[in-house]
Amino acid sequence: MFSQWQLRAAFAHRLSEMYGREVPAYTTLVDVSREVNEDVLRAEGAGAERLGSISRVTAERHGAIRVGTPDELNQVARIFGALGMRPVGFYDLREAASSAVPVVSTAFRPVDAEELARNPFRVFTSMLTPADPRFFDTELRERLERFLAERQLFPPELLALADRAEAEGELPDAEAGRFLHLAVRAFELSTEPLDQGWYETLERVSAVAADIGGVRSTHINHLTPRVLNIDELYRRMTERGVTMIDTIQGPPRWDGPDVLLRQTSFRALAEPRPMRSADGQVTSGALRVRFGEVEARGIALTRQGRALYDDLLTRIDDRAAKDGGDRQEIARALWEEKLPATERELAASGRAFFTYHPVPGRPRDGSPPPAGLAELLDQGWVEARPIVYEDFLPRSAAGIFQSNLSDQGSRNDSHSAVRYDSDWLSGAVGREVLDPFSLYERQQNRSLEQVARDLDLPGPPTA
Ligand code: OOG
Ligand code: NI
Repeated sequence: MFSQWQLRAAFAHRLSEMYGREVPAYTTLVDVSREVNEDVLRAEGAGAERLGSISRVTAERHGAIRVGTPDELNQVARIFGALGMRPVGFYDLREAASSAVPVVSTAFRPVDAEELARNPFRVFTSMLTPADPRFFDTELRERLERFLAERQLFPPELLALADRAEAEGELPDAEAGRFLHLAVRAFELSTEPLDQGWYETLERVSAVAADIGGVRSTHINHLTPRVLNIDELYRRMTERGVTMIDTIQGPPRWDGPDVLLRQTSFRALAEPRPMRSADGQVTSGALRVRFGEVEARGIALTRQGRALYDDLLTRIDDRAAKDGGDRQEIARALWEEKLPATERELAASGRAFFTYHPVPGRPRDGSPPPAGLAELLDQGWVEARPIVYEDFLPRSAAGIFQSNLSDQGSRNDSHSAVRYDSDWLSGAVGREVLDPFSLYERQQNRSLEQVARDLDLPGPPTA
């Protein structure tokens, strides 16, 4: 029998093998990531594993896929549901990107701490928004929706096996093998000739729209290993002659605690794709659609901490626009000014999430524990362990999208946007899109309740 987490781990592994075969530069990225992680572990010892065991981090991947319709998104949710992955977070890339990125997104991932520890595989999943008149006029919208309605991304057999795995929580070996085979195949790059005229029509609006709606299939467009020192990884990849995008997205490098998520990537490489021209002839063209990305994960921020992060991003923009200068330098200076410099201060100011645990061996002198969290920490009754950020960042995601567009595309801002939000997306997915902050908060609260029970406190300690 394969339980859901075993299916998830096996799927991530097989997908990684497939992607490595098809996109060799990805294999280089995985190799260099492993080397960097081993070096960090050697240099820092147990401290290197503060945000995840080395076995988790080594196996850790996220992927990204893009679909065209609510129905397709709903099917994706069934496949990932079989792997114990739920939709978490709503991302509106239309607003976060300056070029034409007509999608809204969520991420499928495990949500329980034990499940994340077993295998944290997650997939950033975007859905095209043909109804947004800033990108698509009525005629193109109708043509696009008709094209999308006619294609089938996932074979019925795959969906039936997915439903069974979700309902029963597991699959027998033979069915698991079949499910994994079909699931990986659904995300391979198709060799079917694409309609060149149609693809180019969409490309004029947005390369993302063409990648999604210009073909009859979907594909995984990147797979991202996790690294413990992304600055070092960036340096080593460059040394190996791989051209990386010119920045690391997200927080800057600094001496304080790592928070949220830092990401960088190399540009999609041109890959041969058969194309059918208007006269029916098939020729060999080339498209740049699949790329490589790598990420370093830090501590999850509370709503308050996140508001600070978003505010700092705006200030970086303002300062860079006003005074010019290197964004990384500006960011680092602002970070040093505004962000708590230690985990302890992050916790005390309520800006980041931690789980709290009684320190074994207390009480030493028989005195009762204090009631407040700060005192419990200061007097060594309780220790805080950071909760790692398991989600994505809209600005960074937009940056990743954009770094792979050679053309801005077009968008007509005289039309007003169609509104999408988390509730709308829940309806489309057919299941509740969970709020990431609530998930972290629940985990933190549970640990505080456990502290109260273990130390015989009248109630969970508060900051
Ligand atoms: C998704 C880009 C976002 C990330 O890591 O922020 C992303 C895409 O290119 O489809 O994967
Ligand atoms: Ni990504």
